[in-house]
Amino acid sequence: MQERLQRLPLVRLGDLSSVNGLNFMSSLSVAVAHVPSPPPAFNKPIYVTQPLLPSLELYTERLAEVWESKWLTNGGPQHAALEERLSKFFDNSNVSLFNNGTIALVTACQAFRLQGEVITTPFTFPATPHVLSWNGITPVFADIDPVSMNLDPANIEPLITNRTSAILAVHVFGTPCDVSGIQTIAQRHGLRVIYDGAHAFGTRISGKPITDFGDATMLSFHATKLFHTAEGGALVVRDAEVKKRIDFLKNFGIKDEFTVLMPGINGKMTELSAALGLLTLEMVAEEQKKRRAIAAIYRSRLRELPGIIVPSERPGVVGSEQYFPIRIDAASCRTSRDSVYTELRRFNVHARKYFYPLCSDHSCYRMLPSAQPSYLPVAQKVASQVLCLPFYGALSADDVHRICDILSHIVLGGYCYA
Ligand code: T4K
Repeated sequence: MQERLQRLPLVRLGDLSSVNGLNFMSSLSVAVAHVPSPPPAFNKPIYVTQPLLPSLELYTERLAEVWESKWLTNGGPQHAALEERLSKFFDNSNVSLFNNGTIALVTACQAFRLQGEVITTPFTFPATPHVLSWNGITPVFADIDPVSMNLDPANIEPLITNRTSAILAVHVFGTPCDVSGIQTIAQRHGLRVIYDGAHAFGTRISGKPITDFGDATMLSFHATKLFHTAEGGALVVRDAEVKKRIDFLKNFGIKDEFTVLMPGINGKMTELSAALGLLTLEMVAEEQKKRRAIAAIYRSRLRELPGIIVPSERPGVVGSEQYFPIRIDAASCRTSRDSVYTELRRFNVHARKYFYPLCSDHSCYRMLPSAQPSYLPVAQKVASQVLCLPFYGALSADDVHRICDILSHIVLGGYCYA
């Protein structure tokens, strides 16, 4: 009790005096009755994610095959097997594996010969605009939708000029973009649509794989992704001819021993990565199930907290379950996103501010006319609010409840958590 009374000044006596119109003394006794000790901090860091790992024995068996084949990269049997498995997964035979998602996107820009300007979102990982810069293309930032946090088609059209060659949209956190809205605009102006689906492995819209939309979709298979190959990625395209071109481009443009068709790059996935992918792919469905159970706990526990916005579920959409992004609205919450982020660390919970700062605010982009904060009010607000909570299947229900206890403790000022 002594400890609890000592904590009271920290729990905002000013607030207590007005709780439900009670006078200060009765509020104090109510508060004391409800002040629990802070939840215990975790004794090891709880990160935003943790990679899915098959048993070492299984991986060793796969590696034995690789050793036996003496084929480590340049399109070996593991690579072929994974490409085939993913073709089935996406119900599309035009899948090309890459050494990472960024090089896959760089290659997509080359494959479609994009140039001039490309309209994209500022609310993304820096890789998205960087691939445009690496292709000598100017990123043009358009504002996002406040709910999906993806490009808002209504903001795309006014930015189209005679230099625009494509729309590079991101399915942020695995939430699908307004694919039909984007397609309509692209068709009207003869633009390519490339999706950065780094977070969208397994996302489906009305039963269709996310890769069915646009001219090309990039997927990231980085260790932090639901499905991963440690480092890796893929491009999935509609057109078999484009896949052929992509496969040349990712192997230096080489056709055969004596023929180079085009200036390509080294985008190849190794056999070690592909072997790992073949095993992690088997684990994805179970992992998604576990993440859905975690999301259900977060939703039910956090949706009651003032100023906390939990991600909404969308009819007809199966999400990838890549991240669990909450938003903290400082106007109705007692604290800010930045304070929550810092406080969580004191409890060893390493949530991440994906994606803050906005790409348009980084020094390499802020000189662009489209990067001015006044043109991107929704993105600015979302970036100041968003916080991705720990979200991976190895978290137990107890861990998740403890994270919710900690969040409630922080948000409610320590005197009223469930
Ligand atoms: N487009 C979008 C929208 C993207 O989000 C990304 C990548 C890309 C394009 C590019 O795709 P790739 O070229 O990467 O395939 C991480 C990832 O490195 C990055 O792939 C990802 N997006 C981004 C959102 O997250 P960081 O700098 O936040 O990673 P890091 O090292 O801080 O890892 C985050 C947490 O994950 C750590 O705190 C602990 C945990 N972790 C990480 C690794 C690497 C592990 O437990 N084990 C691990 O091996 O960028």
